[in-house]
Amino acid sequence: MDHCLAQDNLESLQSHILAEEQKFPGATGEFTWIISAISLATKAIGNKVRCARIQDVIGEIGNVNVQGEMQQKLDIISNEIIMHCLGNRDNVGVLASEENKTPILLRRRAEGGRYAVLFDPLDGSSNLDVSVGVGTIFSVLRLSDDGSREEAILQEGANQVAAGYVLYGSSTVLVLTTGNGVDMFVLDQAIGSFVLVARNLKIPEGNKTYSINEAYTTRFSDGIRGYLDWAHQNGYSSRYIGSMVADVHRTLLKGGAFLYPPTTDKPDGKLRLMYEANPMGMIIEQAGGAAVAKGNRILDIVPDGLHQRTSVILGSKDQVDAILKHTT
Ligand code: AHM
Ligand code: MG
Repeated sequence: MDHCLAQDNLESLQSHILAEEQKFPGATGEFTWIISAISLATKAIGNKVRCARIQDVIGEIGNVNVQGEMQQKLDIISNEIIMHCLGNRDNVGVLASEENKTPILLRRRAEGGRYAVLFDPLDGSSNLDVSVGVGTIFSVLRLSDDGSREEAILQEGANQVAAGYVLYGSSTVLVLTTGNGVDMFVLDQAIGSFVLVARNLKIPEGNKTYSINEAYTTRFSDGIRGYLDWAHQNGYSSRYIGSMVADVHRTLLKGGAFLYPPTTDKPDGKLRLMYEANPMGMIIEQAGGAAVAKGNRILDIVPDGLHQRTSVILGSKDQVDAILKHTT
């Protein structure tokens, strides 16, 4: 079977990361191993997502996770796949997941555990039964000398050495930043590789689109309500999938703003700082946009817990500024 792309110079995710890593003197190549484990895990998860209805792994498992949310069968399966693929890499010291109450300490820094990988294995999984796009989000932190302690991962998002997501949509898309711009890869199913399709993505300005669960309007602050009234009078359009990876991916490619603000019943917002807002914040900033919570940069928040929640406003700078004019 022919591969999807009619390109002469196909570049795979692995070779791209190796080439990027070699730009840094003294690089050991070990970071490439982490990305290759994520690549393998997300190919396996994507396969499960596509076969979910056939293999009867759709639906709730009957357990409530540490967030108080019903776990889906595929949440558990995806978590196990990532744990397995990343746990085998010698340089991963800590793994932390939305689905596990505490981080898993695999090996100390002295034993080679130089990195922590934090992830949401299957974000938006409550949408699986209606075949909406879902995704895996990941954040990579460097561990300090005492990286065997749980607190070692409680670092600001600005410390992330890499962040990304994989969207299991009409195609499987991997978006990655290692702090040097944002690159996008698409899984070519026929050859089984993520192939580079866009380098150094920049979020477009001037797109008058907001993405928010507008049904919560009565629970938003006056500032957010004021912004929405202003947007209604100024020719804005609305897009909301209810699956963060899909909503952020659209915002990254097309512009506009994505918001999950505080509500009266969730004053700290719903989304998780360390494995949802921070990685998405890094990607959006690296693409020239902005990511803020309560008027401050998300990547500067000092976390006090792995599962800490935060409000989120992210998008192109002009669109985020338009919101901040009403909310700060
Ligand atoms: P999850 O991690 O339990 O899947 O929840 C996170 C999801 C995000 O993907 C999405 O942005 C948000 O919840 C939607 O929430 P709501 O239904 O309140 O609009
Ligand atoms: Mg999630």
